[in-house]
Amino acid sequence: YIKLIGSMSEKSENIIPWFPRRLSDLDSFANKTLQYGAELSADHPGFKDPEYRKRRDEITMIAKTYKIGQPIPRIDYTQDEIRTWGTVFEKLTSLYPTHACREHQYVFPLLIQNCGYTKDNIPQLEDISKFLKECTGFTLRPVTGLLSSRDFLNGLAFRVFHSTQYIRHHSQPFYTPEPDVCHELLGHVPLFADPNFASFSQEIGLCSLGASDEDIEKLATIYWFTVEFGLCKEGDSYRAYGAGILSSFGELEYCLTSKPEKRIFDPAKTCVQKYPITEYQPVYFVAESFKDAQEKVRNFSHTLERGFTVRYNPYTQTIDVLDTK
Ligand code: HBI
Ligand code: FE
Repeated sequence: YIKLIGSMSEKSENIIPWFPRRLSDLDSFANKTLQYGAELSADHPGFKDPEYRKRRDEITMIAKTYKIGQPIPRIDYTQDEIRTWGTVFEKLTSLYPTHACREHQYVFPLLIQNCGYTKDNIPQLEDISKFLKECTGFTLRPVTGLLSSRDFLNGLAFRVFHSTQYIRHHSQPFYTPEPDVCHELLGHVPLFADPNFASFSQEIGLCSLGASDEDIEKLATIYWFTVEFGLCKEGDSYRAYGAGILSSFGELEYCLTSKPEKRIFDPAKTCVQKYPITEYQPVYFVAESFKDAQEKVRNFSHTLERGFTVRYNPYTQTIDVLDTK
């Protein structure tokens, strides 16, 4: 059964490293979480709150046992959790009309209509995943916390986005040291409904399959400056499309001011740019369009050292490996 995949010679099978080739291979990432999940570090706002930690355990249990193809179990969010969501939702949505990119603004009302996005309800991953699947073929997979860059990017090759299902601690609604539902659902999800953005994201994912550790680092940096902190050009002005910005009220305001530096997105330069992770970005990269960004990443991928080519087969949802580069 496994042997059905690919058409490589014995020789190349020896030099091509393991990477997920079929959708169900992603099931093997579930228990490889790096940080957080149930174990919070001492500086996490919920570290000293046993009730919060117990709740995290309950929610992450779903991600630990989830297998591809299953519906994502629904969470009955508490009043406290919904209040935190509502606080973040109201504040951020007030800025979207003037600060978010066109694609985000187009999709947002559809999420309200189809997926229960409101101030008083935390949308369910299952409803969103079904919606995205119809828009672009993207699906969500619940995850307990941070994955390695390699595993996380590999998921994108299959149009799978690993999403947390828990929410930040109620004591600091505008701060979280890790991804949570506010970040995933308000920042990331709207863009994955856009066909060009979806292709762009998958392109980064495909580059990451079987890449060297050094190249993974470069691709993770490109991911950081695009999917997380990307700006795009709209007429004469800039707009935000990165999820890290779209889920932070402060940074969303700041990024469009003249304070931070803005440079044109160029993968060869962007991939080696240093960045802080606990402050607002001093430098942003601006994409002309998602199509243009995708083409640039594809051209850039030819400069990476991988000795084979991969192609996604949407009929079987598997990766074909071509022997030649
Ligand atoms: N893991 N669950 C999860 N969510 C992310 O957004 C995420 C991740 N691992 C790595 C990562 N993001 C990026 O910082 C890049 O390293 C790809
Ligand atoms: Fe993110």
